[in-house]
This record gives sequence, structure tokens and C-alpha cells, in this order.
Amino acid sequence: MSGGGNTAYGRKAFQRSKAHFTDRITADGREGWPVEAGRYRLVVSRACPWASRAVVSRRLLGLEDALSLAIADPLQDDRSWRFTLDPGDRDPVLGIRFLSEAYDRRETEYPGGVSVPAIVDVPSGRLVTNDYQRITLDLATEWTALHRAGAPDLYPEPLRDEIDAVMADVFEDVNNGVYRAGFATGQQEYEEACARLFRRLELLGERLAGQRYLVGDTITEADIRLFTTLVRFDAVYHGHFKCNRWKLTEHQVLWAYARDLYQTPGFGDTVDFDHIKRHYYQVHSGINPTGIVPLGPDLSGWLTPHHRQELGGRAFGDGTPPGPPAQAERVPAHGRP
Ligand SMILES: N[C@@H](CCC(=O)N[C@@H](CS)C(=O)NCC(=O)O)C(=O)O
Repeated sequence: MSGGGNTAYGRKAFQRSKAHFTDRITADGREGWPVEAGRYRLVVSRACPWASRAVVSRRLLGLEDALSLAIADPLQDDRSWRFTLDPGDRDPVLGIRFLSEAYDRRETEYPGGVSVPAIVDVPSGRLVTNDYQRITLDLATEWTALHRAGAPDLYPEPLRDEIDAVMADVFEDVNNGVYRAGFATGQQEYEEACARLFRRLELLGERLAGQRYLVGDTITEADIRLFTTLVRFDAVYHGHFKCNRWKLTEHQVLWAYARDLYQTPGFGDTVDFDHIKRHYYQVHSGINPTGIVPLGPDLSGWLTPHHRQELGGRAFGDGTPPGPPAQAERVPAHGRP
């Protein structure tokens, strides 16, 4: 969501558009896209919170070998997401320079924006889906045959209603709330979004004061979705999006919760603060015209003890944590502790 794409901000209130390509990759292939090891490529930006959900899920579920990963440059140009981090400026598997080429192969003259996350069919080079709300749920429930041994159940059937309800509030007020505040073009619109955001965060903090995770006693999809916003909070949303009633590090419960997840294999090892900061501060020229990227915040606190284990909970339920990320997917330290 730069100043374009299929989201819009302008004189009217910030509107997030719905994903246009909503085909589902399923175990039974009923929409023409069967789950198949090695067939699809997940295209992300490590800067993007919506894409980062899929990166975390893929790690927790051990889908790295089955679903390969393309990482776009955090700075889009006027053709949007590009593979300028790769040799020859081309994605080595898809052979394309811009993600838009996969969109074009799917639908010519598609008028919307080019967004991540996107899943591309490698043999045809066509985009399958950019439906970020669905992608992770399908990784959890449709890709089970390819999950690693010991993979957690991120969307357990008996808890789905509760997970859905929590995620709906988190989406409206937090995941998307920071964008509504950041791209507001009127004082009142900003204040409303900001007030709702912090009210919701306070409520989530109360919920998390006595329980380690949002729903049940294990990590679920709901935690992944809250984490991807919290981990960006002080680095970009507090300053760039003016969500500055308090910093994450000033909220005892949420800061400990975020650190707990960050230190859990599969979460912090996917986070690239350099990509995050450069993307937001340099791409959103409407709200940061100088493109200056701030030096802070100090990231050294992320690895400090969180003591959340005292609340009980079993991060992976009956499963186990994922192993370390593959060498090629390690996030550079960039001043990270
Ligand atoms: N596709 C969804 C969510 C994904 C999304 O917004 N991704 C951003 C990056 S965080 C993106 O790719 N935006 C298109 C662009 O910036 O050109 C939407 O439009 O709301």
C-alpha cells in the first residue's frame, strides 16, 4: 500500500480494497489449484505486515521446501514490487523482474494494484491469489499433507469462532487501524482511528495479562496477525503513522507478549527491521516527503527476558518449534540484537 496499489488514500477516508484474485489452493484442487509441493511460489515483501503473516505461517508449519519464497525489494518503483534483490534483478524461479508480470499473465489490463502477498503458479507463471486474509488460513488447513512433523494447528476447529472474532477486531482496529490513522487526511478521521486503535490495544492487553496467547493456550493464527502489527509499532507506526499515544515498549503486557513471540522460532527470525523502515518511510512520500528514514528505535530490547512462560501455555501445543531458517532465508542482522 504505497500511494497507489489497490488501496487508496486521498481526500476521502482511507479505504482498503478487497483482494481481486481470490482463487484458493486446496487439498482437493476444487478451484483448479491443488496443493502440490514445489508448484507454487510465495511472493512477499518483508516490509509488509499482510505478507509477513504468510512468512511466519510458512515457517511455523514447515512449508519452506514445499512452497518457495520470493522476497521483493522493500522499495517499489512505478511498476510496483520488483526483484532487485536478486542477481540480474530477476526472480530466479519465475524469471520475472516485476511481480506485475505474474498479474499480467493472469489477467491482461487488470486495473487494480499489484500487492503482496501473492502466490504464483510456477509452471504457468500466473498469479493464483493475492487474498491475504485467506492465504494463511489455507496454509494452516489445506496444506496439512505437506506440513512438517510437529507442526502446530494454527486454526484449531473447536476455537475457530473465537479466533475469527478476535481477528475481526484486530483487523479493524489494529492491523488496518494503523493505516487509517496514518493515511487520514483530516484531523477527525485521524483521531477516531487512533482512539479506536489504542482502545483496542488496551483491551487486548487486558486479555493478555492473564493468558499467554490470544485464544486457547497455544499460538494460533490470531497471534500471528497481532504480532505482525506489534513488531512494526515503534519502528514505523508510532512515528510515521502518528500512532503515538504510547510506544509498544511502554505497555508492559503487550511488549512482553510481542517479545515472547519474537523470541519464538518462526516469528523474530522472519522480521527485517531495515526493510520495514525503508519501505514505510521512503515509499509513502505523501506523508514523509523527505524520505528520511529515522535511525531509531533501539532494537536491543527485543531479546530481553519476557517471563510470559509463567502464565503457562504451550506455544506449539502437542507439536514442536520449527528448526532454524534455511541459510538463504536468514534475515540480515541490521543492528538487530
Ligand atoms: N492486497 C491487500 C493487502 C496487501 C497489501 O496492502 N499489501 C501492500 C504492501 S503492505 C501492497 O502490496 N500494496 C501495493 C502497493 O504498495 O503497490 C490490499 O490491497 O489491501
